[in-house]
Amino acid sequence: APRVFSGIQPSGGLTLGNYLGAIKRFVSMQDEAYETIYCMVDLHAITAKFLEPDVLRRNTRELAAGFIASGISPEKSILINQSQVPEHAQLAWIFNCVARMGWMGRMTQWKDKAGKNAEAASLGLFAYPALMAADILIYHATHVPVGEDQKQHLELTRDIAAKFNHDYGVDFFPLTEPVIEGAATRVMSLRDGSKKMSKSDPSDASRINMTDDADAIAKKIRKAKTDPDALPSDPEGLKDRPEARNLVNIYAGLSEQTVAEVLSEVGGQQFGTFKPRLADLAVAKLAPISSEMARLMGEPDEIDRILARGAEQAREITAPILKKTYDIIGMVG
Ligand code: AQP
Repeated sequence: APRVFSGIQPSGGLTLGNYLGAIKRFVSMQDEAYETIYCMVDLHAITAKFLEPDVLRRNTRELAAGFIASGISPEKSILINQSQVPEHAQLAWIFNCVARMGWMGRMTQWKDKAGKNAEAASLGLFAYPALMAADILIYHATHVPVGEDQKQHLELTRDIAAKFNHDYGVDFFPLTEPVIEGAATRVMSLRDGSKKMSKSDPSDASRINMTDDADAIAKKIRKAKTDPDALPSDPEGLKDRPEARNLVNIYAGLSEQTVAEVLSEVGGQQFGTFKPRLADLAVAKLAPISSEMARLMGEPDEIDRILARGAEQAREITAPILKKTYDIIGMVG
């Protein structure tokens, strides 16, 4: 079966953006004809800002709970924490020597996150996409479900695979395909329709956290920024209305409809009518996930057992691929 790999950083709590842009697709691919590997990328989570050790531990377990509560089954998928499978970091070193400084410097995520003060950014933040390429290619994964924002990193993954294959005259690493599908591949901040909804945004009102209760969800949606007009009856009418488009996209993602289908139902409504409707839908879809997350968070040993077993299963795949990579390069051992 074609192999799927994807990951999420335990850099904060899970957001609705992660859920609609990534996890929902992870779950559906698990139930299709794929072998699926899903990862908490804790090595990536320390590239941006310092995280207290207890915070990283809690975030990692919360993320695992979020994966499982959203429907990822440890029986059907391999669920791992990145640092527990050392071949990810080992292959990343090799890729640090394949990727070019110029390629990395062109990454928009690097430019956004390092900002004007690149001198103060960590070397790990710069090398982030090489580690991501290693995450994927250490499994020879061919399909990677991600949100729109990760497209450029996946192109870089292909460039790294192609250069490695070319330099060593082999056909070893596959060229990976991004899987970017659905109405909500880019969920925007509730406070600013031009910014991505992000777990590290300083404003909690900008995002819906997967652990928010019904009241918090309803309140954030009620307060979400909008414009004064009624909703249009076709998608064209959402052009130049980023906040309105975002709320409709979220509705479509949660209800598994197209934007056109949603607008055929709600076109003409004012936000005073549409927002409560969206809040009800969000609560109905997210409340069961957040209560299951809370239950799992009460059983950290159970989570750790699942991750330890996942790491064992993963290493059956990664150890031989790393060994073969070292052989190709000419490392003695
Ligand atoms: N707003 C979003 N809309 C759609 N998809 C999203 N993803 C993240 N935000 C959105 C998708 O979630 C997956 C995991 O992302 P990540 O946590 O590894 O990194 P990120 O994209 O940097 O996420 P955040 O929330 O913005 O984290 P911070 O604030 O720590 O950087 C990816 O598939 C991503 O596309």
